[in-house]
Amino acid sequence: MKRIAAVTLVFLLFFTGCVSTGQNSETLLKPPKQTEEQNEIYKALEEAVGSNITLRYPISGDHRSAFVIRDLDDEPTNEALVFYQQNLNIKDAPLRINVIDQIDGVWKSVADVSTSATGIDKVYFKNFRVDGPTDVVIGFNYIKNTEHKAVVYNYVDRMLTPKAEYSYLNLEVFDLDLDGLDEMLLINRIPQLNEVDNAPASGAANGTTLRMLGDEGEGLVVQSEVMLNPSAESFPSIRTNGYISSAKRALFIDENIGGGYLGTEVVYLENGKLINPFNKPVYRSLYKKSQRRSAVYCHDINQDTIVEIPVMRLFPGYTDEESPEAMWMIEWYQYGEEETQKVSTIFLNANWGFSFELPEEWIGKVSVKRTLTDNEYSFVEYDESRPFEQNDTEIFRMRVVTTTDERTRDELASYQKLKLSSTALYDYYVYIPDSYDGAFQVDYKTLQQMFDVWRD
Ligand SMILES: [Ca+2]
Ligand SMILES: [Ca+2]
Ligand SMILES: [Ca+2]
Repeated sequence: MKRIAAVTLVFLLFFTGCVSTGQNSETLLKPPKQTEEQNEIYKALEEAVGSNITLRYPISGDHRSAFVIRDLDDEPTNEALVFYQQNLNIKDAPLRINVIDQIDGVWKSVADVSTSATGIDKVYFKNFRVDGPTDVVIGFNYIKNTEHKAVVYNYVDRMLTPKAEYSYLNLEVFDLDLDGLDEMLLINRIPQLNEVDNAPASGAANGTTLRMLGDEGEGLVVQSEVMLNPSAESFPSIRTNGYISSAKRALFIDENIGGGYLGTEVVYLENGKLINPFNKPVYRSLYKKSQRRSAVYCHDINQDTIVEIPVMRLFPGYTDEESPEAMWMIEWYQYGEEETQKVSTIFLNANWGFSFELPEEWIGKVSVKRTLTDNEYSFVEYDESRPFEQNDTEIFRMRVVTTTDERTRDELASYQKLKLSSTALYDYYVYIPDSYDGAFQVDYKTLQQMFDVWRD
């Protein structure tokens, strides 16, 4: 029985990257099928390190599992890496990495690497050079330190060997210059803190830098470096898969800049050098406009691979930015080296998981109000000649309903349900009053086109 439980646990670790302690009984009754391979890897791990271990998961990045199965060397079958801690009764036991390889078709632990870290931030499998083995980049966490450390490993001759290490605040590994090989992008505070006493080294400049490291044949070297906004305190979201123009990949860095505000920096390459247009007037003005209180990050809103930067504006009729009642629209801008361009404007409610794209002719002329019903929004004509509370010419109304809420169904008899483009926790209904015959008339079909399920 214990064995079955362990095997079910392993499956969850392989595929979900986390184990929920609140599994419902249905999940437990119907254990998912796991492959023989996964059982064998877990058995090899137990044989090597025993079962008195805690598996650890990367907390960010694409690989969120304690087990990673991957071909790491020039021998064509897969290897597995397992992240774990031993000695459960020792708090903050060092993190260890076990390497499990196939010897004559049998999974067997071949290496065990100890670290001084207490957790894993993220893991990458990349290629910094054309010929060498896969570069395994592991970002480690340390309990007493906000700085992390990235270690680059190669797996050669059944040994996982550290090649280089770098401290960082943020780590990204991807192909920024689109030449087919990956670069390492590191954000660091300078002066870097002394690892012994966490004090800054004397005489160093203050600031935050972004460095790009690439391999030109002799291991990673710093190829370019730029300063980031000195006001940036931390970086809650960095996008690496977007472009500023059709052929120019960029980093889109959403940063906390103090006072509860977020800003967005863009960094791209020009002739192999990192460019931060922060001081170019065209970007500077967009940066200022895009400073926002709400945790809305850059997004490819129109799915053309070019990433848009959000600018938040109050709907007409609202003047107090501090008011929790204020209603905001988000304008999405593309940054271009010559000019910035607005591509769309939406009404977003991330909590309720939806957005409405606003037609350009509505901007400044249509506003939105909460109604007396929970989770209901009324779009009205905006007439600045009258007090805002008297702006009550309704164009349409929308309501968010939890999918399990049956009580309100009767109230919704005159509403129409919107179709969802993907699964959502809620149902969305719209009501179009017959009495409205003004300039902003919409039909159900148009509303359906304006509506979208919002995913971050
Ligand atoms: Ca292999
Ligand atoms: Ca590259
Ligand atoms: Ca876009």
